[in-house]
Amino acid sequence: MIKKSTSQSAFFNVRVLIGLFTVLAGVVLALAGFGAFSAQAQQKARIITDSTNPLVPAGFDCSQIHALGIDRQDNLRAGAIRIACGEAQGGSASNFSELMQQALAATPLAYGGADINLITGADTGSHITQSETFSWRNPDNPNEIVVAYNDSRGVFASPINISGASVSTDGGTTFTRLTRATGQSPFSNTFGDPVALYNKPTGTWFAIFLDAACGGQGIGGYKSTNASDPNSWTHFCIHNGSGDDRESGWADNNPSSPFFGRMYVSWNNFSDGGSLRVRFSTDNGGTWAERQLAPASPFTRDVQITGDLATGTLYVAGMNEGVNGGLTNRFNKIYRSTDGGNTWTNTFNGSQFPGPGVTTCPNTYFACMFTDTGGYWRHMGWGEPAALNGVVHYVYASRNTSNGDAGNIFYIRSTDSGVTFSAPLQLNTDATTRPQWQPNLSVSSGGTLFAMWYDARGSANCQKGNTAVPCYQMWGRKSTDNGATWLPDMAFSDVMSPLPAQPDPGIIAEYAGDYDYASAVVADHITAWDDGRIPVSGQSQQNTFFDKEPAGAAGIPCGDLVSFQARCKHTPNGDKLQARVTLTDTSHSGEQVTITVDGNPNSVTINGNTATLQINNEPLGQHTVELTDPAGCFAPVITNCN
Ligand SMILES: [Ca+2]
Ligand SMILES: [Ca+2]
Ligand SMILES: [Ca+2]
Repeated sequence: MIKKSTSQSAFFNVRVLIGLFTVLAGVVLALAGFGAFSAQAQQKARIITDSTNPLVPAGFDCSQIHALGIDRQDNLRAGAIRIACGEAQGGSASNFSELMQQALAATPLAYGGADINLITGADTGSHITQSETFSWRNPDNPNEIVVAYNDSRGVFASPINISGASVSTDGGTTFTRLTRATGQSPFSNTFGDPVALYNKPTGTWFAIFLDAACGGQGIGGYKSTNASDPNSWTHFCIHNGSGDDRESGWADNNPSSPFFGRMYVSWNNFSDGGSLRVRFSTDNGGTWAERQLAPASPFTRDVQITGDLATGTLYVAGMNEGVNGGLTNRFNKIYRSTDGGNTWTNTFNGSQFPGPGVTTCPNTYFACMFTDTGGYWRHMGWGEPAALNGVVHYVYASRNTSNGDAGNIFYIRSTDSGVTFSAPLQLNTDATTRPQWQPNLSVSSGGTLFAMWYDARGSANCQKGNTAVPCYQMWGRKSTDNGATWLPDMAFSDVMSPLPAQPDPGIIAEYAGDYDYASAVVADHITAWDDGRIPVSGQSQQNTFFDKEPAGAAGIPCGDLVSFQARCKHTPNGDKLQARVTLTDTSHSGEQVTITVDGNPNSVTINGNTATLQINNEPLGQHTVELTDPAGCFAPVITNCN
């Protein structure tokens, strides 16, 4: 085991040597596994002898990129190897002749509250790329939230460190980016692909990344019982691997579950060509058992893993990306385990759908959402599953091949534990052909669902890095009945963001984060995203931002309500429809009720002891106004606008 260093002294040199040894050992093993010297190597031979990037092992043979599956991996190390071999370009700064830095217009809050910037501390120079998030909350202390993400701050540090996390101790009002005295995160010698889990039986946080000290490119990370202290995190391994990629994770924190306390990690193992695998621990992370869900061929991408908040049944969302990826058709796949990860069944294979995107990326295996710099914002349509009481939910993205719309967000729902799914419901209801992409989803134990995605309906075009061109905003959509019906889609982030640049030369140019993982273990849906509103050196660039959406009114009894009123108020500027719920006290402040007008539900947040809805310019005539969540407390109110 490698001990944790508390200073910048000569111990670093030892760690570099150990790291180099494990990386080389991993590559040699991987080469042996592939019969690397067979005739299949078509690429021109080039051995990396002059690596300046710690992600790229000296002695690496560039002709092996395809054989090792590096062109299908989405992690930052695979990208750096392709940069070093001349197959990809790193990021660079963009220059604009006119830096018309305009104030971005705020739009009314709809879902969520104030957006929180997770990147505290210095964010200057070129190693400033933060994106790809995983949000999780301590169920025993809801004030404690950890969001893990990729952070290029230490891409050229020794040891390398491109993993980060920000911690809140006040329920998500403020966050601090974990930073040790070294200027780096606690997650030394790791390569990103973030997962953050809380193990309830031991009160321990697990921050999980691709880890050099676990076999070269295996899965490991750091754990802590005091997440906000950057010096408290200690190293562990989950899987010693040489070609692990894109892991996901889930922890069963329901004391009523037969599998309470188990932790799960899914990933693709490219040391055998990309098989889909899961490891699980029944002893709070001490040891890990392994199962294969799908073989390397046909390739099934590990999208995300989740578990049923009530029953503990596990679901892995996978994707068949077509033989050559790019803009070809995709197939969603669901794998299920009803025995705590011991055995797995492929329960669902969806119909084909067109992958999102406008072009292939510079690495043509991947699709990109924008044409900037030869293809930007790699995205294959991956989303996130969620499950509660045998109902399984999944969101993903697909393009419309008939009208040129590069992406829309779709939702499918299973009421038989992942065997059959509903026809896709398009969650974004805009009439534009602008892109929506990279959605995430969470379900609360009370049965509310919240989906969130990147949405460019508010812009006519985007320009990578240009602060004067607002591009996208985070939008969301909520269900208060476990996915049976949905409230309107509305904005979630507070302002439109420019399309951020990716200026770090150590990270491939097309990278903008591959996923965001949301969760809802207690009263809120918590989620984070890649946001470009904060410029550095006059250029929009990637920061991770956070916001939360209250889980809803589940559990507000009629006895806590005093009255429900509705009226139409005539003004010279048009009629306003107003409705008000009054509660006995302020104990439900911050939760939400649903007020339905002529069949259209509106989610309204309780402020103090009242929840107030106002709809401007309500059409003349009779309207039916009803409190539908909680339901059955009051008769509907009929009001006339005239
Ligand atoms: Ca940044
Ligand atoms: Ca669209
Ligand atoms: Ca917001």
